[in-house]
Amino acid sequence: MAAIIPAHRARVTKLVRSHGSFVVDQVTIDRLYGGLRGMTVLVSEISKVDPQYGIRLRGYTIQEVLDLLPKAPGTEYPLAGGLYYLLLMGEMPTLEDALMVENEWKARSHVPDYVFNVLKSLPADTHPMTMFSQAILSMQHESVFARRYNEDLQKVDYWEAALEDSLNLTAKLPTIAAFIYNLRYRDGQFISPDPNLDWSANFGHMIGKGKDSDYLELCRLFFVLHSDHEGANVSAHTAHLVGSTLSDIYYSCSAGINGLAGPLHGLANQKCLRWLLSVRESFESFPTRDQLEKFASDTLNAGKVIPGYGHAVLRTVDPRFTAQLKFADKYLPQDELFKLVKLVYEVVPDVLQKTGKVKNPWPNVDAINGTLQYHYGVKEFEFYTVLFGVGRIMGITANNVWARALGLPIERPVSLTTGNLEELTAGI
Ligand code: CMX
Repeated sequence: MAAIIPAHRARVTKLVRSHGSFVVDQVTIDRLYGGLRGMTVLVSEISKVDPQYGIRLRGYTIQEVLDLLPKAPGTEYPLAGGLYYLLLMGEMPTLEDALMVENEWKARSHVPDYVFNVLKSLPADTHPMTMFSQAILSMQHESVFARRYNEDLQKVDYWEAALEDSLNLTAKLPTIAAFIYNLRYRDGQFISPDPNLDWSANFGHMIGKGKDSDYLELCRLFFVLHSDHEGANVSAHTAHLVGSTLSDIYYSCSAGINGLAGPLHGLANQKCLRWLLSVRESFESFPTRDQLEKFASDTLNAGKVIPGYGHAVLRTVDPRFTAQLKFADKYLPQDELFKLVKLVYEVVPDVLQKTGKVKNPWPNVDAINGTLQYHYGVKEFEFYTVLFGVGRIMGITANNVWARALGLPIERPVSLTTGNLEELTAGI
């Protein structure tokens, strides 16, 4: 990164000098009251959601990422270490590059005992996302950035300390997530990481599924798919905002995870699985198209949304949905719930289109996420968002390192009162 950062800084400086006053977007009153929906307000070097193609990670579509990233011998899905290299460096890694990151992670994977003690001291029914956020925050004490900032860290070197923290934190995520899962749902059993397994697969191993090679493949797929979805979604933006104050990666990621815990963001996947299960329970046998169509219409008529469908930015089938559909077609084609996912995919877009108001009637990633975990016996819905978070922190930290490399300042827009806006528009 030291070799590529100076040239990128020069690019940004030139762009701002030459076109600093170029209008990228406009702030209107409806957008101020509408959650800034669809407004371009941030820069992220890592990824961009294209409404027609879905997420591109460093310019690569999901299918390209899955095809081109290096794999461990004998496996089908990519090494997360390769993905992290791609996010940080912006170029497709070789197998050697991917293994370099995997080895860095192995060397840094030890989780201090006090983290486990913090988790064990929480009430037994604490939400897994609260546990995940607390575990990350408890390690703030380890921050290289915070320590060096209090010594003599120069602005030009911020990114280096941020990278240290990022590697240290990401290295520990599979162990922390597995510890939470085991504490909540497996009587606190502890399985040490397997040094012969990659980062993603080690999560599966540590929750007792090490012998299920198909589940390990799913782990590899899942974490890559959830790593980033451009910089302005709630978890990424929250982490970016907190990081802009020069709070370190632990504070930033814990904050981002708190945003991910909301039902309108990361928690949607569990709602989708619940909806699918409610469809299944409503019929004695597998529903017909007509029955499903009526069920979906009844959901809408009851004033509810159909979870897993629609998107604020995408205007096509989410390629992260398609990638998991392909996985399921190969590994679990006979699974009843998966067959239902496919029938819903055939029926629901038409039902949504008929409402005349849904801008994107196609499935998003959550339309299938939970079904795959459920098939492999990870049936605790509350935990799914932790898995999402493990993946997402790769994107958040990569963005943080680049934000520090580019010396991005504290984020501080201004706000107005309704009275101010009324004054501004008086007489128009
Ligand atoms: N079921 C029913 N109605 C839906 C719908 C769905 N799946 N998706 C959109 N609509 C409705 C909206 O509620 C809105 O209705 P009102 O005008 O009555 O408020 C109307 O269609 C227009 O909405 P939109 O512009 O198409 O979509 P938004 O940008 O407002 O919302 C999203 C996007 C994802 C919140 C919405 O599609 C939704 O609620 N989907 C279901 C929940 C879900 O799957 N969430 C996961 C999102 C995944 C992610 O963010 O990564």
